[in-house]
Amino acid sequence: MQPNSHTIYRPPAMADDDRRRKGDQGGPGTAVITKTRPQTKRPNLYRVLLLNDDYTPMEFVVHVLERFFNKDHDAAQRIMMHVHQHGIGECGVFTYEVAETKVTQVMDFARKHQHPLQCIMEKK
Ligand code: TYC
Repeated sequence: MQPNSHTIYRPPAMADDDRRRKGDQGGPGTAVITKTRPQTKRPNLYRVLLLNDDYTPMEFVVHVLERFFNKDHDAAQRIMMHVHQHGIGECGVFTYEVAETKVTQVMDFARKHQHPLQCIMEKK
């Protein structure tokens, strides 16, 4: 059986000569009880954000959201318009390494097409 958070561990019985040497530590009522903890830790999460600017074409931003954030066309259009109107908007929430990769991919893609689009990440 696999140990779980309710498993009670009892020390193995001592041999008679060990018990004589150490004094009686293995008698009734002296079992050591250890409760293991479920050791699942939540990862730190990071928001990836797009910033508005006056020059990047709307269609380019929509394409970025479809290509790098797997948004369907309607969702991409909505996020792009949110950024256009509010100055900033969320593309997704990821673990650190994935968020960092998305930011790099978007920044490289924007630079390659000579658009000033900015993509950043922030801890949630
Ligand atoms: N404001 C840009 C325009 O009017 C469009 C745009 C939207 C740019 C979102 C960047 O993250 C952005 N062409």
